[in-house]
Amino acid sequence: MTTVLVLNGPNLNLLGTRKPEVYGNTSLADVEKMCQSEADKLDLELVFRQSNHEGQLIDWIHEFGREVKAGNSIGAVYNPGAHTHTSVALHDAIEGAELPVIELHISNVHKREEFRHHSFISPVARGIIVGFGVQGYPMAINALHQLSQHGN
Ligand code: CA2
Repeated sequence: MTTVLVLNGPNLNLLGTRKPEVYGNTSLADVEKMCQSEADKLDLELVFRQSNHEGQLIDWIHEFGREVKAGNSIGAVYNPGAHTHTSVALHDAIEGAELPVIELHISNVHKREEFRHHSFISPVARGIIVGFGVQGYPMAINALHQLSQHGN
């Protein structure tokens, strides 16, 4: 079965435990269930991962770049967390692996602090979903699936 990777960066394991005014009350385990039900609808196998470590995330991006090239995966929905605003290494990993990525943010980063307005990931993302809460995850899986079917 073709896979879709949903990748979560640093601190997203804390989802639903603090800052409900920004990120809501849903836990990352609940987000995984939402993603599973969207993947089921699209006949995709969900691979759902989270790490607080940049190198681990880079290794997974390389792994799924190879999976896409082998025709086994449509790519990744990626919430890079704070790495969005800091990481040239993750930018380079996505570019180098040629991994199709939908960048996803739960909150609308553009109405928050100025340091959240710049993304190192956006220039290498196929598309961006920002500010729809955790509902953005199934939306992004759907968007990536559509891109994989119709291109562009
Ligand atoms: O809105 C998003 O999805 C973010 O990617 C979340 C990141 C933040 O650094 C980005 O600017 C926007 C933070 C993820 C950490 O989430 C927490 C959840 C609950 C409690 C503390 C942190």
